[in-house]
Order: sequence, then structure tokens, then C-alpha cells
Amino acid sequence: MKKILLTALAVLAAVVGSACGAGQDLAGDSAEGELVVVGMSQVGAESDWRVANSESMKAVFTEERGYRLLFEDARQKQENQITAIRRFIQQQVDYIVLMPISETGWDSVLQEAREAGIPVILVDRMVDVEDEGLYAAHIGSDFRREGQSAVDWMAEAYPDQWAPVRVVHIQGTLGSTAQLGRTAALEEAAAVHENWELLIQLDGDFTQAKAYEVMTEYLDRLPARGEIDVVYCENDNEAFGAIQALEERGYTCGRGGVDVITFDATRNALLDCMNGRISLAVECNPLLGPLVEEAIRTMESGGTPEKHRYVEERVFTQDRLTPDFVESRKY
Ligand code: GYE
Repeated sequence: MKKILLTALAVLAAVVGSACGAGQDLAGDSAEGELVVVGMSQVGAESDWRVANSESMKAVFTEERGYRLLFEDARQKQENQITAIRRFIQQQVDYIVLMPISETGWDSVLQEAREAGIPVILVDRMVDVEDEGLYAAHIGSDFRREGQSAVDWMAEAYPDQWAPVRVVHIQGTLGSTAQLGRTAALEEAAAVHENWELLIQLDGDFTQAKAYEVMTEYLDRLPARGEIDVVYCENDNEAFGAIQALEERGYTCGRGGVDVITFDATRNALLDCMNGRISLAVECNPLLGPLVEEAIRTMESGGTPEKHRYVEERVFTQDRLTPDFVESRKY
């Protein structure tokens, strides 16, 4: 009898739940009970890196593997991320995974998640919050170290301390950890190397279209053909846009011409690197899904995941690339 009553209540709850719209689904669906519910707020789809990162998450957090993934694309807006997190809290998800667009402005919403008892895992970029306890773990890249690899290469590529090295710097989304780390490395190195000259800093927002636009505008403003040695692009898509702008105006990209430096090292950038148009590609690994799952499994079994986990990354130059390697690149 009790069983029948419970079943009837479950059916009723499911009907009411589905009538109440998406926000109420989880509470009403008894089959959901078995699945670990993960609310994920992704930055957007601004770059090849980002698309690969989302795919890596979606491949791991499937129903077959025991998860229900609520994936929200914030279309590059922090306010959309905050709204998504609040919705996840209402839906009483088990975990929140956040790829934060920028570092600041997270204290209150993360506090709300903590009060609701929902652990937050940060992926890729970091947040700048008063209290480290507002997130359970961070899994991503050491962007400052990536920038360091780039400036180390520049120092070797331009050994003559008296010859000027003229650099155009195309920055990523301002205020994001990826931008801050990669920019800091260049600015600090430029302060040490007196012959490095930062001609201009342009905001490319990590997209190909924006980088093409700002680079074109810059080149067109120059009174004569510019003497540019390096274009330091903070991701691959910016590099593609910059190369297009440069080539359309008759510049040659590559060693001996304009050295284009890029971050991410996705397959298309590696192709350009192998063909000599990109001089240096610094790897940034987007395949973080399995590591996020590892952290969730640790918490599911009552453990504490590592607070900060950085992935191993390499750098690529033309001589280190083979067609087989580029072909086998997963992103
Ligand atoms: O380099 C860029 C993306 O934060 C690692 O964001 C990420 C950066 C990545 O849009 O392509």
C-alpha cells in the first residue's frame, strides 16, 4: 500500500514537475535520482579552443556515464553566467562547473552557491574572490607560464640586444585570466629588454573577426609601411585574423618576415606553424572534461579534490611539427 501510494505520488510529482517548466524538472523526475546533475556555465563559443573545451565536457558528462549535464552558453557575457548559476542553484544541481569569463565580480553569486551547499568547480580561467573557500577546485592552465614560454622564445629569436624588436600586441578578452597572464609576461619582458618596443596593444577579444578588424585599422593608420617584427596574439583565432590583415596588405608572416606568436595551438594553428606562417604556437590544452570528472568523483566519494590543478603544456615551432602529428591533433 505504502509502495502504491509512493508510486502514485511520484507520478503526480512528475506530471506537476513537467507542467512547471525546466526549472522544476529535476525535483519531479524520479529517474533523475540516479544521475549526478552538473550545471555548467560556459563562456561562449568565441574560439576553436572554446569549442573543443565544450566538446570535451559534453563527451564526459553523459547519461550513459551517470550524469545529467545542464549546459549554458553565456555568449561572452558575465551577467548571463550569473543568471545561469542562480538557475542552477534553484534547480538544486549537485555540482556547478564555471568557466568564468573574467576574474572579478563573482563573490556574491558564489556565496549563494555555497549557502545552497553546491560545490563549484572552476575550469580554465580563475576568479578573484576574497575567500578561496568559495570554490572547491580549479582546473586549467597556467597562463602566466604560457606567456613566459612565448617571451623566452622571443628572447632567443632576437638575440641582438641593440636591434629594436617592434611588437604589436593583440590582447584577449580584457580581465580574463588568460589575457592577464599572457599580457603580464609580455609587459614584464618588454620592461626588461630595453630594445623591445610595444608599438600598440589592441583588444581582439579572442576572436578572429575582432583581431582582423583591429589589425586592419592599425595597419591602415600607419603613415608608411610599418616596421613590425612580432605580432603577439593571445589566441589562435586572433592570429588567424591578424595574419589575414597582414597578408592582405602585403606583409609576409613567418621567420624573416613578421613573427606571429599564438596561444592554444589548435590543429589549424599547428598547420600554419608547420607551413611557416606562425613562428611559435604555445599550447593551451582544452581537453579538461576528464579532469573535471575526476574532481567530481573525488567529491562523490567524500574526498577533497586538489585545489588547483594545472595541465602540462608544450610549445611548437616549425621544426618540431610533422604532418602526422598535426593530423592526429584532437582539437
Ligand atoms: O586561449 C582562448 C579562449 O581561457 C584558455 O579562451 C582560454 C582562452 C583560450 O577563447 O582561445
